[in-house]
Amino acid sequence: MGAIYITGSGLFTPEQSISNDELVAAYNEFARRHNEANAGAITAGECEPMPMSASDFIVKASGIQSRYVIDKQGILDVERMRPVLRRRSEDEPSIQCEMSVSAAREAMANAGREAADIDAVIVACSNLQRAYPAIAVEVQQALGIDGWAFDMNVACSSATFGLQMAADTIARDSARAVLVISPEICSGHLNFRDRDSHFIFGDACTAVLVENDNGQKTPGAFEILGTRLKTRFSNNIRNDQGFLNRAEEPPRTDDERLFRQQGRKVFKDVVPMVNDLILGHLASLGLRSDQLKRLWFHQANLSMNQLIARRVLGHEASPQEAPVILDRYANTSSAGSIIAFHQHHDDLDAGDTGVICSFGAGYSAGSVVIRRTSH
Ligand code: CO8
Repeated sequence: MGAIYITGSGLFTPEQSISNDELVAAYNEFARRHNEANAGAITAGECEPMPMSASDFIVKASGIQSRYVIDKQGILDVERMRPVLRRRSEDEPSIQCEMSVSAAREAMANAGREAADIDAVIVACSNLQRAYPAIAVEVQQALGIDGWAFDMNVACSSATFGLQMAADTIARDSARAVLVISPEICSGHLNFRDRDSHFIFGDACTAVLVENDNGQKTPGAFEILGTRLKTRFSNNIRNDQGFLNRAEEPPRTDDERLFRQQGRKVFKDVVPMVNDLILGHLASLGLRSDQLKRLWFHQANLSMNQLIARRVLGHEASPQEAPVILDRYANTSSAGSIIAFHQHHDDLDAGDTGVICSFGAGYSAGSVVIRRTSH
């Protein structure tokens, strides 16, 4: 079996962005109206007032300053508080296909590859807009790739799980090159009326091209030294949106079909899980953590990333060692660690080693250890 390479990456970023202050103003106005409309019941102790949100809390608790979204107006409209998407006809590309094609074209251009060089497309993300036909097959057609494609979902770890699927596929000679694409429209599944989570997510799409040893000739390619995945069931991050919703009695409310989590518990459970995963993975590859030049981590929470990085490296990580993109992008689910990789790899030298690591719902975590081949 020859070596396997990441030869290119791409990123689609929506044009619109929402600051914490804008988001908090919309939420607080909603809460104020709700409390005013229910003043009698609140005074009688029959219902709790909705608490107010605060930009200071958001920055301190998460490190997030703003997020990109596909539709700002609908989210900030206090009467609506969810994006407005024009319903497209079946003859038009879906919005996830459009984002995917944009990110994929950049990844292909960076690698110097054309559709004819690629055999497969994996769309790996948390938030798929439909059950079938697979978004990946639509993307495959839009890019003109002759081969096969499928969708997969492992929540925030979808991209690293997709990278392992791509590497395994190439190792077995089932494809020469595979695109792994993560079109995340998290704003569609986020409850902007929930104070505890309204600030967490943003939208973006990433693409990574994985190739067989042809990739060695690509300037700046990264060899995949190994991949390792881990899952453990937990109810602490859930989304119950699904095709059985319409059959369930009693029916779930809208709020019950959106993202919810026990953030503190997630933090406590996931940090040790990710430490063990990375350190075990490095040991199995005969690597020490002081050989890691870069940690491209899932971008959910700044202090969580700093804590994991400190435990892995044995010292406080500098911004160069563990780049942060969540300040501008917020949590873009599976796209986060790949955005960090895409924006922060150019300066690495041949022989430099790093780890792309995701973690999230499931629980799920994925580690992909890579080494720069040339500059
Ligand atoms: N403004 C002001 N105060 C607030 C706010 C707010 N917006 N929210 C909460 N507070 C208050 C709380 O009520 C609490 O008050 P008190 O102390 O009086 O009880 C206090 O602030 C502290 O609250 P928390 O304990 O909840 O705050 P934390 O410090 O734990 O921070 C975080 C909350 C930021 C959520 C943090 O726990 C965190 O980031 N945890 C990690 C979570 C994580 O990594 N999750 C991964 C999720 S991603 C994934 O896998 C799902 C993918 C699916 C994508 C779906 C797209 C929608």
